[in-house]
Amino acid sequence: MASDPRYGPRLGGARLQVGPGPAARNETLAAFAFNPTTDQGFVVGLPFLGGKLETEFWQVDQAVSSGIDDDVSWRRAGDLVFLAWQTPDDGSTDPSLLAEAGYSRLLTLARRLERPCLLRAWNFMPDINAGDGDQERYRRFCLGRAQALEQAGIHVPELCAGTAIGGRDPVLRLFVLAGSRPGINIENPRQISAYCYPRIYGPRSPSFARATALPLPDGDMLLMISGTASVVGHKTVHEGDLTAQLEEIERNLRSLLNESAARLARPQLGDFGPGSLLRAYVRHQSDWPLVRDHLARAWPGLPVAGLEGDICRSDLLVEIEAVCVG
Ligand code: 3EB
Repeated sequence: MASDPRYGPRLGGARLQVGPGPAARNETLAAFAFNPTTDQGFVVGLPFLGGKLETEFWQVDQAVSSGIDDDVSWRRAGDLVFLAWQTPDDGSTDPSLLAEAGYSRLLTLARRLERPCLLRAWNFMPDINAGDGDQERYRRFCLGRAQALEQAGIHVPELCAGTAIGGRDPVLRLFVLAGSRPGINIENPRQISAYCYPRIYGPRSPSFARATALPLPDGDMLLMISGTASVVGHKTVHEGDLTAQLEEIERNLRSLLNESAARLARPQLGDFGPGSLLRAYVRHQSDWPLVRDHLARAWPGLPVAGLEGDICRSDLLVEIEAVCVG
């Protein structure tokens, strides 16, 4: 269905478009500036390793209003809102407390702005792998996040695609895209849903869906794919082997794309086409050339941002997230 300017967007829906540059006639709902020397936008606090995607523009065809409430900065357009909250985190506070405080503010504000449905979340925190066993900072973070979501009445069907990455910047940063209507969550047949991970990975399983699809007013679907790692079932595979982890991630992404194409009856979503974007989080900076070259062979021409970051299991070397449309 083609969009017709005479009728305007359906149900106040904004046409969300994600790209490496600002598109003419669009307004910016949010921009992630990966290379802080070149552009303005939200900072994720991870060193930029390279790639064509220096700034990721999340743009809409509707007027954007913005504000700061309860320490959360928000930007709203049509049926969508983008929310950002950050707090200093020097490692002395239990991440479960910070996550719970941050998520409850974000969720309260999303509800107050009448866009309570989670569509995409990003979490960046210092020293994600510090601490042993259930004291690992990522596991504590998962606990606090799960408690805040539960408190807000958000359960498995209402979770959304996510990313959780560690860095060295002593700041916890949370970003959420929310809307007035729910997205459509897709799970990966090769992986156990993260919210069903067994107890060995921590006191509360991670609260995210493998992908969330957002129906756009013109009939297209925006597919937002979570950080995807070398995990099969619930297990890490190919510990210490970068190339094998990349091959496994490629299989996971292709499987998720096929599943999305089938579930949504959209054959174009079966592979990354024009308009797709990738972010690669790489634990060791020296691994970036191999990651970059692998992605360039697998999906030639796609804009990629390479970021140095710690994956939330210490045995994972790389994680890839994506956005595509079809
Ligand atoms: C995994 O598959 C890798 O806790 O929000 C990926 C994406 C991962 C999101 C999160 C964690 C999160 O379990 C880790």
